[in-house]
Amino acid sequence: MEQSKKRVLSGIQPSGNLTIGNYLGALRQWVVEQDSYECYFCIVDMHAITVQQDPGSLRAKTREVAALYLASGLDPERVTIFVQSHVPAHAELGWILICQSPLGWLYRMTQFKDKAAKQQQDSVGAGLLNYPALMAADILLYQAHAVPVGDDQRQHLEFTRDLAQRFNALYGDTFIIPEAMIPKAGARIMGLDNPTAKMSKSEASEYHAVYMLDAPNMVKKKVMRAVTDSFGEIRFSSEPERAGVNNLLTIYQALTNQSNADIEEHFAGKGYGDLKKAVVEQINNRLQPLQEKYNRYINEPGYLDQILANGAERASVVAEKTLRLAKERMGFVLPNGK
Ligand code: AQP
Repeated sequence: MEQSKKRVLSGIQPSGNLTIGNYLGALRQWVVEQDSYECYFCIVDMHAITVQQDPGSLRAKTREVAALYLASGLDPERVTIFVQSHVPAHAELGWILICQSPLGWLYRMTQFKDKAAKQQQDSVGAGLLNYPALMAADILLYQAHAVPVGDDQRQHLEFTRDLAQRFNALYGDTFIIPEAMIPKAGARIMGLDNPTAKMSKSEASEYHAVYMLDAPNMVKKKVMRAVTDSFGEIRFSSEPERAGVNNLLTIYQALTNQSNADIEEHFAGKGYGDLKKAVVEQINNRLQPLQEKYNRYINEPGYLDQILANGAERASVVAEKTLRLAKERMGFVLPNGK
C-alpha cells in the first residue's frame, strides 16, 4: 500500500442536470486537489440506478458529466476519470460490503429516508437502501485517504469509515480509513425556491436549481426569482427565516473567495436586487468559459470515450488489487490461487 501521493476518490451521479451545488460542493475542489493528490473521479452510474432512470437519459447524462468534469478543469493526464460500471470490482466489493452492513445502519441514513419518502413505499428499490455500501466500495477499492464531497455526503462518509473499521477488525487490516474533505464555502447550496432544502439535480421544479449548463439569461431568471425575506438586510445568518439571503451570499462567497466581513461590507446599504444581480454576474462569469469548453468536449464523443476507456483501465488495476485482498481475507478461494 505504499504510495508517494495521498489518494482521493469522489464521484457524481449522472442522474440529472448538474447544478451549481454539485460544482461548488464537489467539482470545484477536485480541480484544486488534482495538483497534490493521486485522484480518481468517477461517474457513478450504478448509484444513479438506485432510483428509476430513463435509459436514453442515463446514457446521455453519463457522457455529459464526463464532459463537465473536463470542462471544469480536470486534466485526464493527471487524474483518472472513469465510469463506475466500467470497473466491475465496484459491484463485487459492493456486494461484499452489503453483506457486512447492519440493516440498522442503512435505515438510519437520511438520504435513504428522504429519497424513499418521495416514492411510493412499494416502489422503493433495495438499491436505495444499499447505496451507502456501494459508495463505501467505491472509496475503499482505491484505498482513498480523502473524499472531497459536499456536506450532504458527510453521513455516508461516516458509514464508510465505520464499515471499513468493522471489516478491518473482523478480517485484519485491509482498507485505509478515509477522511471527508468538506469545503469551507459552498458545502451546502440550498434550493433557490426553497432555501431550507438542499439544491438537488433530481428536483423537478423549474426555479429550484441553477444548472451548470444553463444559458446566462436562464441563470438570471432563476436567481432573480430566488426566495428571500422581508428583513431587507444583507448578512450571513443561520436563522431559517433568512436562509434565502444566506444562500445567495454563500454562492457569492464560494465564487469570489471573500470573507464574510468583506462581503457584508460590499453589500452594506444595498438591496436584494443588487445582491441577486451580483450573484448572477459571478455565476455567469464562471459558467460561460466552462460551457464553451463543454461544447467542444461533448462534440467529440470519440475523444471522451477514449478518456473513459483509459480511465477504466487505470482504475481497474488499483481496484482489482484491493478486491483480491478483501476476498482473500474473507476466505474466498481465488481462481488459480491468484
Ligand atoms: N446542494 C449542494 N451543495 C453542495 N454540494 C452538493 N453536492 C450535491 N448537492 C450539493 C455534492 O455533489 C456531489 C455529487 O453528488 P451526487 O450526484 O453523488 O448526489 P447527491 O449528493 O445526492 O447530489 P444531488 O445533486 O442531490 O443528486 P440527486 O438529486 O441525484 O440525489 C457530492 O459530493 C455532493 O455532496
